[in-house]
Amino acid sequence: MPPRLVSLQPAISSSSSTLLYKDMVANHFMPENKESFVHLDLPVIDLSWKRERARKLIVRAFKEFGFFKLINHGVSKDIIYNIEKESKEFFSLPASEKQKAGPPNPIGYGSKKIGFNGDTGELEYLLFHTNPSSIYQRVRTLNREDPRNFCCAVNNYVEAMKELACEILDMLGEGLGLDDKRTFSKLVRDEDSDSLVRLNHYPPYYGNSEDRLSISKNKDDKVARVGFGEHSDPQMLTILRSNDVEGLQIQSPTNDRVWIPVKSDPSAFFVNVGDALQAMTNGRCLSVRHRAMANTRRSRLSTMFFAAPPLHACISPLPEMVTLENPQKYRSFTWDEYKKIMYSLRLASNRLNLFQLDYKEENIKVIS
Ligand SMILES: O=C(O)CCC(=O)C(=O)O
Repeated sequence: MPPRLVSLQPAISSSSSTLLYKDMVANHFMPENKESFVHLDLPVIDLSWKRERARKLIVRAFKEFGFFKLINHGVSKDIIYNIEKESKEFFSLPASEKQKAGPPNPIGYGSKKIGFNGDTGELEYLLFHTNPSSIYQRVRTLNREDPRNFCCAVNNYVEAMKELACEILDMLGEGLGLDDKRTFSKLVRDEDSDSLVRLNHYPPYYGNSEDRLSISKNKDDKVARVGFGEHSDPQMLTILRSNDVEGLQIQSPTNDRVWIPVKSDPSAFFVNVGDALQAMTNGRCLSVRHRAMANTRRSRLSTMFFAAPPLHACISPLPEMVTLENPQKYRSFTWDEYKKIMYSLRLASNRLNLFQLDYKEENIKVIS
């Protein structure tokens, strides 16, 4: 893989101009025909490598792409099989049954509507807080005869993902040379951690004449149907797995009009940096923007574990990450504060820019 430099997004806004920024994002639509695609071999990390090699390449992948594919991860096939089985069964229920686990607040079952500000997508999803009692309460609302299998599958998956996320974060801490290598993972292991798990289902799409007229086509003349729109994840780290149906795309770190399709691989996990980790590493790790397309003839199922700190945690660039060459980029905020702002904005907004210290109003980027 050739070396690449990450260009951070320009400074956009401060909290005082949230409204201005929000309105601009709300009115922004990216014309599909201005996009292009590049097929790249994205970074792969093999957990069976020597630790020193793995941690060095994790740091590099997070710096250059904010993303990598993880193989030989050691997560049991049963754990993966069970969550996918339960997910498939849940999404096959009649709509009236699924709706018992909704509407999303944001936890719970949702269909097409994403968040509270008018974003929509061609998917349905079930979002859980990872606390076992919260999982139990949600599964029980489905009024299934026996909620145990579903609860057990979700809890086991959460435990496996938490371990994996913490392992990756510890290697990152080592690779970055932090005084306390566990700084990141401690937040995720905290009993008040706000980590989430989401099951997504993108129904198959065969197209119809109305859609063919109204949906724009990309350069390859394939219908561009957005399942889950462009965004960055607000948390620290996301671990994603999907069945063998394509759909995930990440945005090029150097050109926001260029998308990189990610080849599906159900035996692997895909790991991406979220906003909180970008802030804590003072921009050394890139919170990659990504989206999921939903134009395949087969159902796509994906599962995301979002590793997050507790609500009261203070997110701030770590002292080791702040140097003369890389001065502090973000102000401190609590995870609770960040979430509140996030829920007040559209999915595609660059919320972390609101916390940049070198805010300049003229840097606000208008995308028409
Ligand atoms: O389903 C996918 O592949 C991506 C979904 C996603 O980005 C999300 O749920 O935040």
